[in-house]
This record gives sequence, structure tokens and C-alpha cells, in this order.
Amino acid sequence: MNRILLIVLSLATIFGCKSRSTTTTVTETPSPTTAPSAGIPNINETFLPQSIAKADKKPTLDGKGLEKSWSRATWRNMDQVMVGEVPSKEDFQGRYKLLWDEDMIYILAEIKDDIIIDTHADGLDRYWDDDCLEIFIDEDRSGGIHQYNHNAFAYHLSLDDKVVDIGVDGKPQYFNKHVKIGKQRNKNMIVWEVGLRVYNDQYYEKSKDNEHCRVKLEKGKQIGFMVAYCDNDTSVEREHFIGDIFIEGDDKDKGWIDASVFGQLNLKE
Ligand SMILES: [Ca+2]
Ligand SMILES: [Ca+2]
Ligand SMILES: [Ca+2]
Ligand SMILES: [Ca+2]
Repeated sequence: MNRILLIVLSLATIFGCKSRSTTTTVTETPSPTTAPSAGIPNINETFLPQSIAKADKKPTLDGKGLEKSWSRATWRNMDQVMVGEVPSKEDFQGRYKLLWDEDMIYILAEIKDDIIIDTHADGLDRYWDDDCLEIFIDEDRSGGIHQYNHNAFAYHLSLDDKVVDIGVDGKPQYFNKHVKIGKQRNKNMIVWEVGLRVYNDQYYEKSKDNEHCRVKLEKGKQIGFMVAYCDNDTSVEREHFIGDIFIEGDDKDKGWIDASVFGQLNLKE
């Protein structure tokens, strides 16, 4: 890790990453053909791995979750606060479950949020301060830094179905093709039913074709993973950031930089 990056990360740690600046000078731009700077793997072992059942049939991504396969999946609570106070039940409740097939990981997430808002018209502007579902994935469960590379992805699914993460140039951009989104909303409840295409760390958004970076999933594969929700209810900055994984230390908002804090999926039959 070069010295300037280390200073940037140290400052981010000191200031609790609250500014989450995406205009920071990029001092490390990995080549798409070189291995990412994964750092020293320090995998989150605080949660037991989630075993994920294979879908009998591709779910229809309509936000209903009615397919039989979903009954074989287990709900997982989103109750680990990473930013803000512990919310009341009226303020936020969330849970999700997963399935997989060769093509995708499927996520059914139920979110109850008292005030559902999107105040930034530009989807790339402070997207984490609007209500959004955030899906973190580290295809090879390497752990390590992924802020400006694709060692892992942190997809923000906005209310208008855009998918945003930071690119290798340090700027936020759309990754809409990575996530197929179905959604239903009923008052203060949103159900997301999404299919996640899995890409390895060689993905490079400036390449014309990244299909060779798509990973065909198979039984026995281990993947770094966590799901969280950015809850804002009319404040300037989001009020809560809350997910399914316990992260040690005072600064728990590390997932957008470091994949080592993710949990683990094991793909089963
Ligand atoms: Ca469905
Ligand atoms: Ca709320
Ligand atoms: Ca990785
Ligand atoms: Ca909200």
C-alpha cells in the first residue's frame, strides 16, 4: 500500500468516514490486468457462514418472493448498526434471504422504513444519503481493500433502481447491468427481489466487454457478502446504516473500503 493511500485511509478512519468523499485524489489505480491490492486478508470470522440453497427454478424478479425455492431459504436479520443510533422498530426493520444458481445470487430483502425518500436528483450525488439497499460482494472471498478497484463491489440500489459503486477512477458510476431488480412497495414496506451477476476482480468498466469476468457459480464456492440499508428520514446525512454483519471497533463503516469485514456465503445444493 503506498504512503499517500495509507494517509487517506488513516484520515478516513480518524473522521469516521463520514465525509465519504469521492473526490479524493486517486493515488492507486490498479490495472485491469493485474491482481488487486487485496492487502492482508483479515476475514470476519465473527459470524458463522451462511449456507445458501440452490434455486430449483429461476425466481421471477417481481418483488413478490412467491417462488417455492424461497421457502427453502432462511431469513437473516439486518440489525447490526454501522452508522447512527439503534433505530426503533417503527424507524427501521430489515431482513433478507438468499438463493443461487449458476447464473446469479438472488436476494429477497424486506425493508420497513417509516419515511422513504430520495432527495438527490442526481443518482451519483451522495447516493448513500438517500434510502438505498447496499449489497457487498467479494467473489473470491479474498478480503482486503476494494475502494478503487474491483477486488469486491459495494452496490447501492437506489429507489429508482439505479446501481452505484465507485469505479477504478475513484468516481461513482452506474453498474446497472450487474443487478437485475424487481421491487414492490406497499406504504412503508419495500420488498426487493434481485438477481446479482457475479464478477471477479478483473472486471474493468472501461473494457468493451466484461463477460469473461462473469463467474459461473458452483456448489462449494465461498463468497464474501453482506447486506445493509442506508436509512435517511429527511436529515442532511443518512441517519442509520444498518446491516447483517457485526463489525468490530468504533468505526464500523468499513465495508465500502475493506472487504475483510464482510460475512461469508457457502453455496450448497
Ligand atoms: Ca418472485
Ligand atoms: Ca427510517
Ligand atoms: Ca476479492
Ligand atoms: Ca428512510
